[in-house]
Amino acid sequence: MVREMSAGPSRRRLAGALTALGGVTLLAACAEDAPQDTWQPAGENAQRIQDLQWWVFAIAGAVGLIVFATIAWVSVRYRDRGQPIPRQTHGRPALEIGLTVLPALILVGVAIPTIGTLMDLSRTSDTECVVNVTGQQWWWEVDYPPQEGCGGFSEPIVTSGQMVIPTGTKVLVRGTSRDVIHSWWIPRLNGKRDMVPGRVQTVRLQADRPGIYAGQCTEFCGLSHANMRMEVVALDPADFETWKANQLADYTAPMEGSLAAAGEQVFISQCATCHQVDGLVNADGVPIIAQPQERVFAGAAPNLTNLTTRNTFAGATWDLLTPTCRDDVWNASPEEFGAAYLAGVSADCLNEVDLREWLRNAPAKKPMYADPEQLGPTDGLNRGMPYLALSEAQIDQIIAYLLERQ
Ligand code: HEC
Ligand SMILES: [Cu+2]
Repeated sequence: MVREMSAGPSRRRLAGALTALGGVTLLAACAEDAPQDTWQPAGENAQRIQDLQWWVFAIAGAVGLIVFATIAWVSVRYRDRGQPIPRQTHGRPALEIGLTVLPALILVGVAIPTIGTLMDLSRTSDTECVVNVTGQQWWWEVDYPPQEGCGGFSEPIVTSGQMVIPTGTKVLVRGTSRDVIHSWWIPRLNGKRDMVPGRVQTVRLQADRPGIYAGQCTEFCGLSHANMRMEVVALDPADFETWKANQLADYTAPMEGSLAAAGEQVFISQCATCHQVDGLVNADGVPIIAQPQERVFAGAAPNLTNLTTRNTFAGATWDLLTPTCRDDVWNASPEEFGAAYLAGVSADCLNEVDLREWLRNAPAKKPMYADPEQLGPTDGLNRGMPYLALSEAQIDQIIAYLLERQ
């Protein structure tokens, strides 16, 4: 009688759990806008991972089904109906040896292609150019050292958040960190790699088609870990050359008396200690070199020379483009993508809402530090961008200035 009463609710609970599980699985499979989907490889390396994970998934799935079906069958078939305890045995050697050898064989079968793929993925001897990536709380710096690869770089380029690469090219990413361990991962292009202070880790990347490939930091790295994203932007080689030329173009000072010129002055007094703008000079014509190490814990801040040539900011967390303009770029066909990306951020397309919020009070938008009471000594250094108490007029001027920089 007691057993009868408890069977109902528990069976109902099981049915509920199964329905929920099924629902979640179905929803996950239906997610259309899934830019970080490992099951949609967009390059050679990710394709290798895909080829491997299908098999592992299939084998593990089959084993899982067999195990669950056996458990279900045993639980029903041998459930307690008050029958006498069955005769006790000391096991069956043949079954025991079989059930030890079989999983071992399956594991060896999975291990061989896995190790082969891992070794293949970590090979870097065939890469054609180098891009460095450096993590810090909570954004990625990307820099291109002078080199002959990828069409040649006569001068270094330093940018942040978005790594631009040529399509159909094996790119060697060399990564490290300036503070804690971060992890760099573009799921549609390759596996993840921890970026560790004091070490250089490598990832080989290749994107087959132009487009934006999104990722996010996958190693918990502090308060704003969730706001540390990154993107790889693939341009066909001709567009990549244009991008390079844009990055290396000479600095043009804003027209005297313009809003942007006022912005340049605000920038020099409020921002240039941390942020580099290449080519910027003071009243005496002396280049202004940022000294972020004097003010920021990680010793770095994003290079703002060409902010509006990229289209996300602050750890690729917010868009520099309005939603409509963003869609035009992100959803552009591979043929049209290059031109759409290279157009940069125009005044009409600028997402002023998020950028203004950022300039008004960056730590309010993106958590940068714990309760100051609990923070302990900081040697006067900030984690991330501090609150700068700018006036709305100064923000107008800075935005005009930043928009001219591309
Ligand atoms: C004390 C150093 C410091 C000062 C001063 C400072 N910033 Fe920053 N800023 C940072 C750091 C660090 C980041 C990266 C924060 C992040 O993304 O989490 C940043 C990020 C940004 C970004 C996003 C850039 C990108 O590529 O993602 C913009 C835009 C920006 N700052 C503008 C300004 C402007 C304009 C000023 C002057 C009014 C200014 N900052 C002053 C340290 C500073
Ligand atoms: Cu991180």
